[in-house]
Formats: sequence, structure tokens, C-alpha cells
Amino acid sequence: MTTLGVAVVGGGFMARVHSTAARAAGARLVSVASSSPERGEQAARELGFERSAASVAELLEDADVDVVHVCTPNALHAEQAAAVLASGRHVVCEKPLATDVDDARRLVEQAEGSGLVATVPFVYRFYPLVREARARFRAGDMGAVTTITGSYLQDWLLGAEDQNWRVDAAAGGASRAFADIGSHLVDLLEFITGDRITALAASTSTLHRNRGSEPVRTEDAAALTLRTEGGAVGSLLVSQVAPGRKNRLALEVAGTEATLGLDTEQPETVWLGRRAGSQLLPRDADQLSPDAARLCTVPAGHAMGYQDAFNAFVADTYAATTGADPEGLPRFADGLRAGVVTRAVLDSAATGAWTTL
Ligand code: SOE
Repeated sequence: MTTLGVAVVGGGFMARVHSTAARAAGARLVSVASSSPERGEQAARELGFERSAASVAELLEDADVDVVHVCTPNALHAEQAAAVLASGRHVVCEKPLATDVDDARRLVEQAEGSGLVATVPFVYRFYPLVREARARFRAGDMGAVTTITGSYLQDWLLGAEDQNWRVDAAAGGASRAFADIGSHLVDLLEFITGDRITALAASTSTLHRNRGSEPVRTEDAAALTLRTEGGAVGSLLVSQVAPGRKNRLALEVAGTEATLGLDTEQPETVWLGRRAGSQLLPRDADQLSPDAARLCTVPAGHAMGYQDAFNAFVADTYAATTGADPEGLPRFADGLRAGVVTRAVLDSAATGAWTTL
């Protein structure tokens, strides 16, 4: 098998995470392009790429590149992912896939028509215990889903002085907290339960009307009530101004037989609640379903985490480029789904009415 040649567009935190995962998957780190030729050179040095390109167009002329990871500000995703596909390369595009639902829909069509692999890093799907949760819902062990409570909380934008391109609607899109992290929460909920949100009523809030001299038009927090196709009801909360919560996605789903609770800050256990008694299930490959066990790269007691999940996502994406069809790989259609839910959240928050999906 020939070694896959990888390029990254972007030079920030996510570019580092993607590059580490690409290296772990045995790929060749060929080229990187960033916001300027200088930043591209710097990123190539820091992330260990062979070379840099002065622009995305130049990067796509590189015959050694087979896969491109798009890790740029959100507003650039759609155009760059479309250019990558048009050049005949496989693409991994950061979420949100696009800041406009119609753009996301066009990308799904383009990807499907191309026969190329096009994925979106909903990486929490790659925690072994998330797969275990999914396997139990699929096997019917949990019964029918009745209620859902979930939250995704961070505090890195708590202060009025905290700035990031995501805050700016022109670079990050009209939704910030929900598009950035609420999308993970909804993806995980639908992935685990196989149930889909059909209607929601949302409310958003913005703690700081200004950050520095810039007015803020994107939400710091969003709360929503939902109904699902299967008849469950639930509530979700997303915030990027929750003191002390660094990056905590917590989800609890009750079925008619049992409740399952997981927390990404404690990814080595999952809570299994039953009327007759509850337990914390450890990540022990010997006790897990095959899809969960295959993601256990180290034995129980040796903690796995975020980068491990990212590595597994990238490894599965690369496997798909050689014809495999890995279970649970988040593709562009899943990115579009997140965009549709995000749009519904913004619409409901603006009108004060329930929005159907
Ligand atoms: C920032 O909020 C961020 O890096 C998100 O963009 C990621 O998707 C999430 O996994 C961690 O937090």
C-alpha cells in the first residue's frame, strides 16, 4: 500500500490536532498552507510538514497530496472544501461544514458525485464507550428512548477580553456556541440513540455585548427543548461562558429499560442506571461490544482521551480512501445535518416559536 500524502490548510490548534492524528495514522505530512506564506512556513516547521504552500490553489497543485484537512475559520470551509474535491482529493473538513445550509447541501452533493471520501470530525463518536452506548441502544438493551438531558460547557470565552475569530460572525458564522459545540452534542445524541430531533424550541444569550471594541452578534449560550422522531423529549444546554468547565460534554439518555450517562471529561467510564441498581461501566475491551473494543488502543486503566479519539477518526477516514467503510464514520451528510439543526436553533431563538426539522 502506498503512503497517503496529507496536506493541512490552517495553522491553529485544530491544525496541530489533525497533523498529530495524520502522523499517528502513518501518513506522509506533505504540505501546509495558512493565512499568509509566512504563517504557512511557520506551521510547516512547527507541525513537521515537508513544505508549505503560499495558497490553497498552490497546495492543490502538489502531486504528492492525496488528502487535504481544512482547519480554517468557518466562513472559509465551504469554498476550500469544494476546491479540494474539485481537485480530486479526499477531504476532511472541520465543523461547521459551512456557515450556510445551502452551501453544506451543495458540498454533500459534490462529495457524493465525486466518489471521494469527505468527512467531518465529530470525534466524540470515537470514544470507545460512546460506541458501547450506541451498541446497547441498537441491541435494544436500553429500551425505547424516553428522555434526554445534555450539555456541552466551556469557559474559554468567559471574559469580555477573550477574543477569537469564532466570535466574529463574518469569520465564524451567525451561530457560534451552538455551531461550534452544540453541533457535537446533537451529533452524539443522534449517533448513540439512532433517534432524530424533529422539533425544537430554542433560546440564545450573549453575555458580552462587546468584546474589546468589537460588537458581538454571536451567542455565548443556547438552551433548547426538543422532541424526537421516536417520541422522546429532552433539553440541551450549550455555553462557552461556564466558569470551570473547560470542555465538558455530558449526555444522559433514559430508555424504558435503563439510563445511560456519559461525560467526556470522564471518558473512561459510562453510567448505566437501572431501577434495580446502577453501575459505572469501565472501558475494558474484554467487556465491550466489537465496535467499542476495536477503538481501545491501550488496556483498561491506561486512560484514553481526545487525541486518541481524533487519531481513530483520521485513521478510519484514511481507511475509507482505500475502499473500507468504517462503522460510524462522520461524513459530509452528518455535517449538513448539524447545519440544519443549527439553523433551526437560530430560527427558533429569533421567532420564539417551535421549529420543525
Ligand atoms: C473550541 O470550542 C473547540 O476546539 C471546538 O471547536 C471543538 O470542536 C471541540 O471539540 C473542542 O473545543
